[in-house]
Amino acid sequence: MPDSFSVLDTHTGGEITRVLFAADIGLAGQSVDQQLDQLRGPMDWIRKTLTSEPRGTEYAVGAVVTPPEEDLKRPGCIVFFNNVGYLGMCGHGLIGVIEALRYRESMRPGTARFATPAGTVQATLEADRRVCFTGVPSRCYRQDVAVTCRDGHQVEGEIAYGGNWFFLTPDEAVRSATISELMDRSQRIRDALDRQGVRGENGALIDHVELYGPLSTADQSTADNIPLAAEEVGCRTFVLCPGGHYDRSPCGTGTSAKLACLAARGWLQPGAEWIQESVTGSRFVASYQDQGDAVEVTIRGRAHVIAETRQIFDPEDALRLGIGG
Ligand code: PYC
Repeated sequence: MPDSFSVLDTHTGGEITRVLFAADIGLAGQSVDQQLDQLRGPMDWIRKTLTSEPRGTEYAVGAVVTPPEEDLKRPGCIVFFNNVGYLGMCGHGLIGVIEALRYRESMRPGTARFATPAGTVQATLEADRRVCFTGVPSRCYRQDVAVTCRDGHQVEGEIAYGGNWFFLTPDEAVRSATISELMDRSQRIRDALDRQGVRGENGALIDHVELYGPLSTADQSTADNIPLAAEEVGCRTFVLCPGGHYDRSPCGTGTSAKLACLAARGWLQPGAEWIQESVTGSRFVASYQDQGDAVEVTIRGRAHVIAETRQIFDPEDALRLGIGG
């Protein structure tokens, strides 16, 4: 175990990404699969300590990053984690990583590729510091899936993959309900999916639930009764993440899953812009290209660096691996 390593904290639309560098934890030169094996195995303490108290918080996503090299031509790699395990991909996290690389002067405006456990993704740092990325191929797996919650309430939705597995269902409550009500509603659905054995392709666990309703601008108007941004097409979402927290950002992989569903129904044309808004009001702008049996989704958003810390592991600190670690 190293005595210390440095971490850059960023947020994307309110959702934290804790960025650390593979070279600082002895993983330089390893492929994404090799790094994932190490991190899942003997190095899992890094995930635990950065996502639990007193050092971290369970609602942060972490990213172990190998920067791209040779003027961005050689792909980098990223392993994302949260308080319960490792993510295939993470959209808000990728935007946070690019901002961290810009801050460290490891990336200038341009396009780079990164290997992730879910496949290779591409991200462009734009001149105005916005980040535009194309995730892994996304697809709508099943439509009109009904599940019954413990209280007898039946919910219908779609199962889709956007780098992680999602159950997406319409719910007007995203406009006005409190966070604890939304947590409750989405957790009841997650529980119903588990109890009824509803899964993604090849038995994949559906560990994200996405509730969606109209954008916050949909029925607003100015004092003159002129609709605000009437041309905006999109939805407001609440995403329950695997570890039981909600995504403060609009959720990149959830946005990809949503566009795959819209494309499958023919409700959004290739290239048309879609706004995905989180319950914090932060937004991503997305569009897709058709790839036959999947869609390629491109998402634009922005992150900010909020802290640069040196994490110290004092051998005399009984809680250096986190409470319960
Ligand atoms: O942005 O893809 C995402 C994400 C997944 C979990 C939290 N954020």
